[in-house]
Amino acid sequence: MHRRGFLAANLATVLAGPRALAQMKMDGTSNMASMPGMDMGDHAGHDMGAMAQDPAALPEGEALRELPLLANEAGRPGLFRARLTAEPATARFAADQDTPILAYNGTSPGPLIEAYEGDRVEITFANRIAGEQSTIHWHGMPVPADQDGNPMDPVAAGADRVYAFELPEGSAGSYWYHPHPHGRTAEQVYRGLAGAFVVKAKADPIPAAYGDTALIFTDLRLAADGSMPENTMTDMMNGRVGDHVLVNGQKNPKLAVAMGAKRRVRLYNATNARFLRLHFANAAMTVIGSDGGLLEKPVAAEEILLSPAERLELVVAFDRPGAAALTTLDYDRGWMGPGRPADAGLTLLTVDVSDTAAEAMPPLPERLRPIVPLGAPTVSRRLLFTETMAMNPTGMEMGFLINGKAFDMARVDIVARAGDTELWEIVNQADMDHPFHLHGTQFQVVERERDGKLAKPPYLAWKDTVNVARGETVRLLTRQERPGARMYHCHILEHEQLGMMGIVDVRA
Ligand SMILES: [Cu+2]
Repeated sequence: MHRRGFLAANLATVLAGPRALAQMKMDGTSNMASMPGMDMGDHAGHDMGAMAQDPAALPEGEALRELPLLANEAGRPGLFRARLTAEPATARFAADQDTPILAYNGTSPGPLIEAYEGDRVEITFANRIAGEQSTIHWHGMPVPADQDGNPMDPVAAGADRVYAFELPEGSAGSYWYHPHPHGRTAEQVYRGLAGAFVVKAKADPIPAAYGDTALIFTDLRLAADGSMPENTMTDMMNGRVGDHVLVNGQKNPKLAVAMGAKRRVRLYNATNARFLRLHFANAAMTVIGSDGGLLEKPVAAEEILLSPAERLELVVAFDRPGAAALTTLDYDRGWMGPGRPADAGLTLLTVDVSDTAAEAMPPLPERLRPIVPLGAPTVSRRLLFTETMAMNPTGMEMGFLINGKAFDMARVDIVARAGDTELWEIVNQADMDHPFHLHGTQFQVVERERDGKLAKPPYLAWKDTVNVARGETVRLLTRQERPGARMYHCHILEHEQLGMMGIVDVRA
């Protein structure tokens, strides 16, 4: 039998027993994925014992809430100054239960940050999470390495620090922010710490009449008492998938629009590990932007795949009256053991399109902005993603590795030079998809290879996260402009935490 198959089969046997619920909490300080003392006790679990039960019902159909805007406290143009406090808070997801969460400024998702190209940003971060380090990582944004919230720059519990950076011209895009502390990222994010950061263009080609709505997807699991259960063994292996995909913290909220309306929406996958293959029934989707801002021209799409941490900017046209639902389609991203979540047929958002026609909307321009291809690389690198797994007398050892190694904060894996264009080949020889994320810059995917067949991406785009499906190789061009240490990792946050991360040191 194939070695991988053997191990996976063993694991399935271990996990499938009715009383064999693997409940465990990772030691945040351990680098390697060793899990001694796997607890096989009688815990309530999401994956196995509780599989037959329905998750707690959540109210649906409430009006979509606007994300609270982070107020700019700077009294002059060109400067965005504010404060973000990470602290425990309470949310009401189920009708009659309080859920302890972590929140930025009391809300989850965190407040929406809106700044403009050319602005200077100064955000004071206050870590009020008892006993835990945290950081703020500005996901996808072109910020200096020492301002990027790397695990090497933790903010201690109770401490404050200022993150300061400039937003260069041409950097308009749909970014986000979330913690990145060593060994605690997955938990701090699923407990509620994530928010959208929209950098607006001074001259925006998208008609203002379309509005601009950020939709942040998160993934909630509630225990019977309303609390969020800790990660299980299955969560650590597959990444945590919850019971409810929420939009801006709500389950299947409602949005009312007039017939003929066009809406600009920014989709954020802020889940730890949920792959969202999305379809808009009764409405027409056009992709206008990716992680790092607008495409060259609009591209019509019947469906889209948004892997963890990816973003897409869409224009959605509502030309038929009635309900237009944003729903999920099936996507098999590889799953270890039992409990593969039912991903298809979820309704994430329902848009009520009225019979009365909207005022005529201006058309979407045919050209959005130029994207210059990065050109011929001077350096090539290969990053091999693998999973290892073994039972031993003390428990199970799992490894999520890049080039055979688990993350070590004290180790530089790659030395690169600022300004060099590099070809990175991300080879996924594992049994799960792994969304690859690189800090500090945006990259351009040039091709995908699977079973010897090459495929070009459907459009040129700036991206900071790209899904690398199991058995697939993705080649991308990247250029770091600023010196310093940058992380690259799988954005299934449990995999990142179990070692699937490295450091590229960019030198001037
Ligand atoms: Cu992964």
